[in-house]
Amino acid sequence: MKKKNPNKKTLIGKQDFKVSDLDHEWALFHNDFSLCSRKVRVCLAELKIEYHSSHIHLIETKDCENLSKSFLKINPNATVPVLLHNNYPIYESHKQIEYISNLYSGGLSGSEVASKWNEKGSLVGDDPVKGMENYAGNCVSLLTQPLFVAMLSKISFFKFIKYFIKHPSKFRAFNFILFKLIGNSLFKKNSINQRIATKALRHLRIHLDDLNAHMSSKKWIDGDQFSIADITWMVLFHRLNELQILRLLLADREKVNSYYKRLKERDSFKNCIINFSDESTLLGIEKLKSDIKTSKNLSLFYQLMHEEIKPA
Ligand SMILES: N[C@@H](CCC(=O)N[C@@H](CS)C(=O)NCC(=O)O)C(=O)O
Repeated sequence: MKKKNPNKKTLIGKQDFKVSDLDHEWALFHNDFSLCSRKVRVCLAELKIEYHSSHIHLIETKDCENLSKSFLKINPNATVPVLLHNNYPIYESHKQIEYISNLYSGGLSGSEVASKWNEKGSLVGDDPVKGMENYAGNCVSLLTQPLFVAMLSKISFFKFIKYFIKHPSKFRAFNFILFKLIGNSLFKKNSINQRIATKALRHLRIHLDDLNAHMSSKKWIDGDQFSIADITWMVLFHRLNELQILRLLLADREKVNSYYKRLKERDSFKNCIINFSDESTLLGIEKLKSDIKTSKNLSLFYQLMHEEIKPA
């Protein structure tokens, strides 16, 4: 409100302008299904920080509340999560959890190791294809496409018109319209989407091998102390589980597998992810499971992914 925000593409980290006049120290604009939102919710819960919560529906969960005038004032890029500290926005989830953990340094480790693995697990940049080799979050985001198709199948076409007209990223909006119009045929053998997913999976396997080696004798990524990096990887594992490929991915990675079991035991995992899921997310996952069995294109796609995960 006060200073005009500069270039929306450069909105990363804490800004020097206010976007609201809420009467709360912390406020979070988030969505139950969004991987990045889950991360920030878990971080706030781990540190027992109270916050004003604003759930924003996205087109895949029900409606595009992120395109409302009031939300575009909070984030002109129309994405969640946005964290406000005394009404100053902090953009990008890996920066948000870094910011929180720096303020509450006693609670979560913010060491260089934690910071490196936090970044490695993040979703960075506008086009996830560009950062697959550096960021596991980008790989996971590309693998999420069949789940988007399942969730979007229930959304009315009319909502997509508004979505395309109002969305600041036409690239993003166009992709979602393709998910709606073309559905699982997008994943035909040798289609661009199938080839990109295979590439994402190849990079993800390397990231997981690195993590498996790193975890050889550690409880958490930074040793004995739980850190922001663990939060980032917790949400990635959960998304891979929703995508029905986690078990296979962890089968040969014993250290990561037992690490994942420890992550699932945390209250923050149960309260901010499992018990926080909206019906639309749960229905989407059930639809994906059934599509894997009934759609010829998707079952072949999953077969190819399984072959990629477990090379002969
Ligand atoms: N790199 C950003 C990603 C933000 C993002 O892409 N959020 C998605 C949900 S995970 C979103 O808001 N999508 C809404 C839309 O594009 O319409 C972060 O880490 O916060």
